[in-house]
Amino acid sequence: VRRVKDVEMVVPIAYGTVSFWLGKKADEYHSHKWTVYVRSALGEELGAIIKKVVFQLHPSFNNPTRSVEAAPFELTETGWGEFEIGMTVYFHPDASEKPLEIFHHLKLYPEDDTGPQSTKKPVVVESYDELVFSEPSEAFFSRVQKH
Ligand code: SLL
Repeated sequence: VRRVKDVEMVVPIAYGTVSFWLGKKADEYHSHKWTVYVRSALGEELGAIIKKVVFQLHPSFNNPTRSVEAAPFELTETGWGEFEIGMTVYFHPDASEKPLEIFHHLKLYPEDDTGPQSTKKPVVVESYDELVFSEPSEAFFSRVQKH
C-alpha cells in the first residue's frame, strides 16, 4: 500500500467499564449491570477508523465472544463477578493496520467498602490510550481527513 510519508495520525481513545449495583433487582447471578466501551477521548466519531470491536467476556457468559460492528463500540451485560475483559479493535481494511489488543479489568465493587453500595453511584474505571497511525495508508488518511 502507498503510505503518507512523515505523517503521524494520533487518535486519543478512552476505554473502560461503568457498573451499577442492581439493588432490589439484584439476584445471585445478576447483582450488577455494567457497560464496557471504547470511545474517542475527544468525543469524536470512531466509526470511520474502527470497523469493529470484539469483546471477550468470561467463559461463564453465554456466547462470551461478542462482536460490535458499528459505533458506539460498547456492550452492556449483567453479572455477579469481576474479570478481565479482552477487546480486539479492528480497523477498516484501507488502514492496512493489524488489530489492537486491549485488556481491561471489570470492576463492580467500590474501593471504600463503607456500608451498602448505592444503585445510583456507578463504579467507573477508565483508561486512556492513543491510536497511532504512523505513515498511514493514503486511502485511509484521505478518507478519515474528509470525515
Ligand atoms: C470471579 N474470576 O470468580 C471471577 C469470575 C465471572 C463472572 C467472574 C456471569 C454472569 C452470567 C458472570 O458474572 N461471571 O452468566 O450471566 O469473581
